[in-house]
Amino acid sequence: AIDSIIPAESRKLWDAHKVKKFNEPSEFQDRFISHVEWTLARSLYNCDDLAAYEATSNSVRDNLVIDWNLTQQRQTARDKKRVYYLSLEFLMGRALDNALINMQTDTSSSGESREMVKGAIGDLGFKLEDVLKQEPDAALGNGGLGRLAACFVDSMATGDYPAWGYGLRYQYGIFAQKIINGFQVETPDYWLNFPNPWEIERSEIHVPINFYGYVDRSSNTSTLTPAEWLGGERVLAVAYDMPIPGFKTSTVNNLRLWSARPTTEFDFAKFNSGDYRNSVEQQQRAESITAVLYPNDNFEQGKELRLKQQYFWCAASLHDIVRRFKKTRRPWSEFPDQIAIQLNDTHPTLAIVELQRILVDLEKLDWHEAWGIVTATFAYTNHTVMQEALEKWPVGLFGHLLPRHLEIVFDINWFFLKEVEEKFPHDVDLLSRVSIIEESSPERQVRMAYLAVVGSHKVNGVAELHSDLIKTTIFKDFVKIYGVHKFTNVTNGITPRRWLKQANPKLASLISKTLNDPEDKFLLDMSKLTALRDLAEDEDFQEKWNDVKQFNKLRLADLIKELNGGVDILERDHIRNTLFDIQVKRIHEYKRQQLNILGVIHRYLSIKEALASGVKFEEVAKKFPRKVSIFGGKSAPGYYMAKLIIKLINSVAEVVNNDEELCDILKVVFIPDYNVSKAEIIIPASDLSEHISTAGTEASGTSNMKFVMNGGLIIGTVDGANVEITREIGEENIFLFGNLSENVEELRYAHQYQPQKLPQSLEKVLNAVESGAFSPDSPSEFQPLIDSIKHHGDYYLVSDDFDSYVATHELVDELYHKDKKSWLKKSILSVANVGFFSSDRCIEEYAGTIWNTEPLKPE
Ligand code: T68
Repeated sequence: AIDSIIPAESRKLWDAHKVKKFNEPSEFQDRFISHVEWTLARSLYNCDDLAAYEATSNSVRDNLVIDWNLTQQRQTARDKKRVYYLSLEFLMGRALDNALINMQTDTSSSGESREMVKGAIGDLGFKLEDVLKQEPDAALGNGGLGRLAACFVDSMATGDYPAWGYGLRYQYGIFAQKIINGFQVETPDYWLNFPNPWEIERSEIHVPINFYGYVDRSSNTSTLTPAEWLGGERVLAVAYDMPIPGFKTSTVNNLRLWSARPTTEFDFAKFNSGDYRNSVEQQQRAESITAVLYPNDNFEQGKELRLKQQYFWCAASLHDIVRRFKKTRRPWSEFPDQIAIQLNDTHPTLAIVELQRILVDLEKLDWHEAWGIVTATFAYTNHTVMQEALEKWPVGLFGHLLPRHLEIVFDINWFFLKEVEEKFPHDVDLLSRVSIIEESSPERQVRMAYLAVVGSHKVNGVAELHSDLIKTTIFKDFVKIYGVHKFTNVTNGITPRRWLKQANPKLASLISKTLNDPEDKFLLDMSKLTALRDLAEDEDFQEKWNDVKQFNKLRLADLIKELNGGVDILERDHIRNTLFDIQVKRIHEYKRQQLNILGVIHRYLSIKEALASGVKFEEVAKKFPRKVSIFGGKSAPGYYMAKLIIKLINSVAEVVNNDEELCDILKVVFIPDYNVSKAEIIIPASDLSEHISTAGTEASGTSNMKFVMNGGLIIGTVDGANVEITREIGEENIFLFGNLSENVEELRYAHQYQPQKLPQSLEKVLNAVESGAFSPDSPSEFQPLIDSIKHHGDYYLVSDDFDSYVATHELVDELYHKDKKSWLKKSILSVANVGFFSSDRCIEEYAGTIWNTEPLKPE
C-alpha cells in the first residue's frame, strides 16, 4: 500500500529519518522534555506532577506506537486468523504503570523499563509513585465482566495473538461513590478532563450508523431476499484506539473504542419547515449514545438508549471487521477461517444479526450460506444464570429502532424452530420454550441469550460449576437440540502482571529472588511458582513472606487513614496482629455482604455479652482476637436493598468503632469508591477475604483469584471458581462453608411453605438490629433487610448458612492467632498453586478450543 502513496526515492528519506524508541535514561529524558515543551507547551518552571504524568505517558506512548505500527503491519502482511473480542465494558484502570511493566527496553537489567524510567524521572526531580497517582482510572465497566475483558486483552497481547478489542468510549465511566451520613451518593465520573495520552483519535475512521426508519421491499415480497433499510436517524461512530502492550514481547495490540458524533449532513426538510432548533437538538442527541456507561451489574433494565448503544457499537465494529476482510479479496466462505468474534455476554448479540444483514442485504449472499458463515464466526460467553440479568427486549421497541433487524431475528427463529420441529416432532411445549421470541404479556420479547446460542458455534461458561449449571438450567433444551459439545467451559483467570507485579511489587520481588528469576519469567509461566512449595515451612522464608504482608497492610492502613480525613481508624502498633478480613466487590444481595455484616454484629454482641457477664478483658480478647472487617463496593444507583446494606455496614462501623469498651479488638471499615486502583492497594493487604455468594449464583468470581495470588486465605461457599481454587490449592488451604448449590432449590421451596425458623444466633442479631442498636434515631431503618430474611422467603439463604459461617470464622481466628506458622504455610502454598488462574491460560484455551487461532510472534 505504501508503494502507491510514496515514491521510492522519498522512501529512502523516510528511512533515514525513521523514528526510534527511547532505550536509555538520557533518551527518555530528551523525549520527556520535548513533550513538556511541545506537547504541553509548558516549561521546567511550571511542570507539576500532572504535567510530568502527561509527559511521561506521551513518551511511553511514542515507544508503544512504534511497536503498535509494526504489529499491525505484521498482522496485515501475514494475514492469519484474527480474533475480535466484543465487550461493552473494559475496566482498564490506570495504563502508565502497566505499560512500564510490560514494555521492553534493551538496556535496563531486567529488560523492564519501569526501573529505568523511575531513575530517569527521579533525576529530573519527580517521584514515579507520585506521578503515577495523577492518572485517572479508565473505569469503563461495572465489575467482574469488564475487568475480565481488560485482563484478556493483556493476555492476548502477551501471547502474541492477532486480536483486537472493540468497545465504547463512554464519556462517563462508572460513577464515583461518596459516602455521606452512611449512604451511597453517586457523582459523575467525567474522566476525560485532561488530555488522555492513552487514546489515539482516528477522526478519519468514521462509520455512519442508522436507526429507526423503515424497510423497503418494493421489488420483492419475501423477507428472506435482500431488502433495503431506509430513512431514520443517522450518527457517526468515530474510532479511538488504545495501544495494548504485551509483557516481554514487542506485540502491541489494539483496543478500539467508538464514540458517537453527529453527522455533518444537513437536514433540508427540517430547515425548510423552519425547524432549525429541532435539527440542532437531534444532532446533539447523537452524542448522548456514548455519554454514559449503564451502572448495573447482573441486572438488565431494558432501556431504549442501551439498545441503541449496543447496535451503534456492533454495527461500527462489524463494518470495520468486514472492511478489513474485504481488503484481502478472499471469498466470503473464508470469513470464518480468517475471523473469530467472541461475544462477552449477550450485550453484543446484535452483531450476529448485523452480519447476517450485511451478507444477505448488502452482499446478496443466499440466506443459508450467510447463516453458515455467521454461526461459524461467533462464539458466546455466558456470565450468569440469574433470571433478572438475562437480556430481553420488547419486540415493539426492537422493531421501532431496528426494523430490518427484527425481521431477520424472526427469520432466524423461523428456521431454528423448523429444525427443532424436524428433530422433535409435535413437541409444542419445546418449541415455545426455546423460541427466540417469548410470548409474554403485555408484550412479546426477544430473548438475547437464546439468539446468542443459536447464532454461535460455541457457548462457554466461566467456571466449571457454572458451565455445568447452564447446561441443566437456562440452556437445558439447547443441549438436547444441539448436543452437549456446543457447550464448554473456560474457567476465568486474571493477569499476573497487574494483579501480582503491579499491585504487589514486594511479593513479586521476593518471588523473583527466591526463584532466581531476575527477569520475572514466572509472570509468563506461573507453573514456576510451584517451586515455592518446598519453602512453605521454611521459617526464614515465612518471615520474609510475613514482612511483605505487613508492609502491604500498613500501605492499606495509610490509604484508609487518608480516606478518613487523616484520622487513623486502625492502631498502627497493633496492625501486625490484627486480622484483615476483606470483602470488596459490587454490592449485591446474592454476593451476601449482608451475611458478612450480620456476622460482624454477632461477634460484637458476643464480645459485649462476655464483658457484661464479668469475663476479664484479657480472656475475651483471647476468644475474639483483633480483627478489622473491611468492605468496599458500589451498588447500582437504583438498587434499594444493596444501598440499605451499605448503610447498615456504615451504621455498624459507627457504633463498633466508637465503643471504647472494645479497646479496638474489633473495627469495621467501609472504603468508599472501590475501583481498580484501590483494589491494587487493598487486595495485597488481606489476611482473609470473603467470597460467600449463595451457592449457584456467582458464575465464577475473579477477585477470589486475585486474593489467592497475593497470599490471602479465603473463606467461601462452594460456588463459582471457588471450586477450582479448592482443587488447585488443596482443601486444607481454604475455609469452605455453607449449603451446596444442589440443595438451594429445595431450601428455597421449604422457606415458602413453612414459617422461617431462624437459628438462635441469627435471631439475636436481627433482634439487635430491629431494636435500633445501630439506628437509634430510626429503629425501623433496616426493617426491609430483616423482613427479606424473616418474612419474604430468605431467597439468598442467609439463615441457612449463618451458623456454618460463624463457626468457620471461629476456625479462622484460631488458626490465625494460635498457629501463625500453619497460616503462613497455607498462604505460601496458595501462591505456589495459583498458576492455573493466569488469564494467559484462559486465552490459550479460547484460542485452542473456540477460536482455532495461533499466536503470531514478532520476528
Ligand atoms: C460477572 N458478571 C459475574 N456482570 O457475576 C462473575 N451484567 O461471577 C464473573 O466472575 C464475571 O462476570 C466474569 O466472568 C458481571 O460482572 C456485569 O457486570 C453486567 C453488566 C451489565 C449487565 C449485566
